[in-house]
Amino acid sequence: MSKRYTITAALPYTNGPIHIGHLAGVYVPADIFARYKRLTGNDVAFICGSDEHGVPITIKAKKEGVTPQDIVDKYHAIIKKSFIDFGITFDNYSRTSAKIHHDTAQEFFKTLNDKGEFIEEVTEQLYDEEANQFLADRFVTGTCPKCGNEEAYGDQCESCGSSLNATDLINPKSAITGNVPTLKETKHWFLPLDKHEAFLREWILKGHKKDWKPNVYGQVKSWLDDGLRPRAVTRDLDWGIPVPAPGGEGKVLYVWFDAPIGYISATKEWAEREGKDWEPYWKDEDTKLVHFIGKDNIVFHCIIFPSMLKAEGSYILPDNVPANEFLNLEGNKLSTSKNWAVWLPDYLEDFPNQQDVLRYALTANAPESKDNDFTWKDFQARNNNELVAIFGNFINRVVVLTNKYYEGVVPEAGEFSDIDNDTLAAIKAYPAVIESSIERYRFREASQELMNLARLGNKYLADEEPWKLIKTDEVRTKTIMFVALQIASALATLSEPFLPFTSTKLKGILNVDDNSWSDISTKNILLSADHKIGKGELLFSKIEDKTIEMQLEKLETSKKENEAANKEIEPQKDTITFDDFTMLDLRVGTILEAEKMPKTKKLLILKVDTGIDTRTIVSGIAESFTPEEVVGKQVTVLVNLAPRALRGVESEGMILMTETPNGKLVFVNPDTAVKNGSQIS
Ligand code: B3M
Ligand code: ZN
Repeated sequence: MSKRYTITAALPYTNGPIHIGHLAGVYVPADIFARYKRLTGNDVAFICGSDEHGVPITIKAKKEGVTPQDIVDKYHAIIKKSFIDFGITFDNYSRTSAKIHHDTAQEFFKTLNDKGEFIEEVTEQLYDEEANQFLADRFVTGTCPKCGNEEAYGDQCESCGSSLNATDLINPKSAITGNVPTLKETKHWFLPLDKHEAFLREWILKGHKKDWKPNVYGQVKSWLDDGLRPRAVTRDLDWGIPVPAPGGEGKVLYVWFDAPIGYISATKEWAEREGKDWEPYWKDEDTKLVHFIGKDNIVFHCIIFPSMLKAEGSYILPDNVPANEFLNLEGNKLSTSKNWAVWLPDYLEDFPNQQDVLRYALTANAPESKDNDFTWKDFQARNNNELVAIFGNFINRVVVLTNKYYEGVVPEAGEFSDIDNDTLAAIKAYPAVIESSIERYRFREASQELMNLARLGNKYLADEEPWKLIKTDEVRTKTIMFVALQIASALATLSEPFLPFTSTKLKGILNVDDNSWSDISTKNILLSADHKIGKGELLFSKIEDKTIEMQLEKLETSKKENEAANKEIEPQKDTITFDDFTMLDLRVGTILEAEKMPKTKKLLILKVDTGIDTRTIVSGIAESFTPEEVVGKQVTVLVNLAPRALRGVESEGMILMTETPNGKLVFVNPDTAVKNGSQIS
């Protein structure tokens, strides 16, 4: 039965491009769901947009010396393009700086304010005297009172997922100046979440226990069991939506108050453009509202936003919030600030037209019930062993043989054998199998079922061997090819939610576009005899080891650069006297010989002419230089360091080194050649 669906995907913050974690956690599953719901004949509004308020954007703007508007304009364009490039089929991709959003959010606030749903209260908030600014959300860091993480933010601890108030932090520190904040009085509007606790318990814990994912249900339950408290929905900031109430001058709506309302304003914008009525998508009890988000957004979508909607009174509540866990990259947490990520624009540059490979790898390995790791090796294996060897190989054989034997015309089937009948029946069963996984938000499982249909096709061809039979039994060969073509046609339709680009290509190759999802399970024949298919075209190609190695090297470089960039400058050591300094005997010397210390990675044994003598020095530079590279170099030597044995070799002195931003050691030496033994003073 056709239904109305409002499907939302978390609004990305516009403070950077989108990476694979965003795609795997939110946008690919949301897109699979939306495409599937459309294909099965439902009325779908798939909604998203840029989240352009909030502290991270102001911080980024400050860092780059530009305005917040410059930042959001830049990344809104980049992010929007990535979504189009990866085939994410939003019906509307809006932005929270749009006028329609400011109006909608202010109206929402006013309604709640007029209904007396807020508490107005003057409280003491953290304040940075030097920056002249109140510190909320990401403007303040400190120790999480729940788990002890020392880098928790003023609104949330990313380590344990707790939602916090800035004043909850232990040892708070301003993110702007690093100062310890003071407390200053200010008035804010609070949403009394405690007032909604009973309703939330009833609605989620009783109503949705069975159909919500265990990770979502579990988090919500633990928040409710902890007890809810009033939460400020306004901030003393100058970037955001002005508070539309007396006394609200100089204050803006809290980003997490306005952002979810963004789903509503984006729906309005879309409806206006399409000449539709937006209200049924948000107010009709028959509409199913589904929020796709990452796990760090659960509290906002399952507790705060539903409380807002409930308080307003005329809105429906989410039917489901299928939040995903996090995706890691090669064993480490994805991080925008540490540049530990695979950015979508970079991916497309390195793998042009291979969006489906990434979509597939991320779906097959999605972090649905626990955090998961993306590795380039797994990506390669998913491509080579599944997309190429199973899906692509099957389609290729069917298309090549049909063209070769029948000039591309679907042959007439003779009598079906038991295997043929079983195979045709199996095709019909696939939509329901895939559907059942998607309906339970198990997209990994669904993608594997799709692959199983291609497996079935491969096995069918391998068992029936039309390439052998063509020589002895033309009638039987025609029947086999007829059946194989039905599988290919089913794959063209059923792959659409998962592999949209491939599906379009395959439909082009098979010259079909008129089968709907339900046709696969109801029609006996999907491609009738005499239908002419097109020329073959490779759907996927093998990814070589060296391509993967390049990606790994790229990550290694960014890791090193990041470590060097984030390396804290050591604090100054204790003061020494001039006499202390003169005790160091520093000389210029020349390296005469060098060899690797056996069985070590780091050490070179050097012979150095110090001007005083020629001596042996063991130096930990073997990861930065080969022995050949250092011979002949002038270096600075601390010559009066007490000798010590390293791996049995007596080292008489030390060579002075420093490190480049990439972590390579370099010598500290005079910028023109000088006589060995020259003193440094
Ligand atoms: N901007 C937060 C995030 O990217 C966010 C979501 C808003 S959804 C209303 O984690
Ligand atoms: Zn914590």
